[in-house]
Amino acid sequence: DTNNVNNRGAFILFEGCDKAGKSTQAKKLFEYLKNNGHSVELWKFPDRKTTIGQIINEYLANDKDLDDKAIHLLFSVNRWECRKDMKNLLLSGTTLIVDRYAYSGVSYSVAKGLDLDWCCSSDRGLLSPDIIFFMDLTAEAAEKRGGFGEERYEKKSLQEKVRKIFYMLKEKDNDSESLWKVLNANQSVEMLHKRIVESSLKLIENCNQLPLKEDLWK
Ligand code: 2DT
Ligand code: MG
Repeated sequence: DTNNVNNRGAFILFEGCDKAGKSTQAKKLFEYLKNNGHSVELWKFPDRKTTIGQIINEYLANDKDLDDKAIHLLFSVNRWECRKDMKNLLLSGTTLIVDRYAYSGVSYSVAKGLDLDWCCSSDRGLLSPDIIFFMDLTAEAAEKRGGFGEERYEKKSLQEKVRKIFYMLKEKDNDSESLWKVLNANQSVEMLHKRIVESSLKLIENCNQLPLKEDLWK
């Protein structure tokens, strides 16, 4: 169809707890798509390079203390400040692979004790992903992967709570089983990659027909 100017890119999201392999898989998918002629970019949240991202980085490195609600909102602003660029990229036909997003935002904050609805509201209306690869790993398995580092949140008890809240968010999405792909992260890197490539190619082919949604949690 030559009149189809709606050749938008796909919004592919990786979510999960620390050490689940999100960054590894996001990078492998990025390389695969790039090497196969796709227009694609790899993004990561928090984006520690912006002014707000630098404050987030200090907080995560335990160099700075912030009220739980204040840091939650900063993580959220760090997504809103990128929204226009993300939207323009997708509309111009570039596929966007994103490593963490609002689902991490809500899961970590609720795990610390904040209210679920309050946490969701600051991200409400952001761009919605077309697919979520949820890299699922128990906290025990995560700990065995070389243990957690020095950053805030890298503790087994918190990670267990975070994992439960990711599953609550999946329920909340009324998942039609096309949005969330739950992957057992305890498989070989190559097995997971193969599965992820398959689903991504199918999505990229089909998302031309789907409008870009700016309705996260609406
Ligand atoms: P990385 O280890 O992936 O850099 O993440 N986090 C992340 C939040 O608490 N809220 C958010 O909105 C996002 C995107 C998860 C650093 C930590 O930041 C947490 C782990
Ligand atoms: Mg980390």
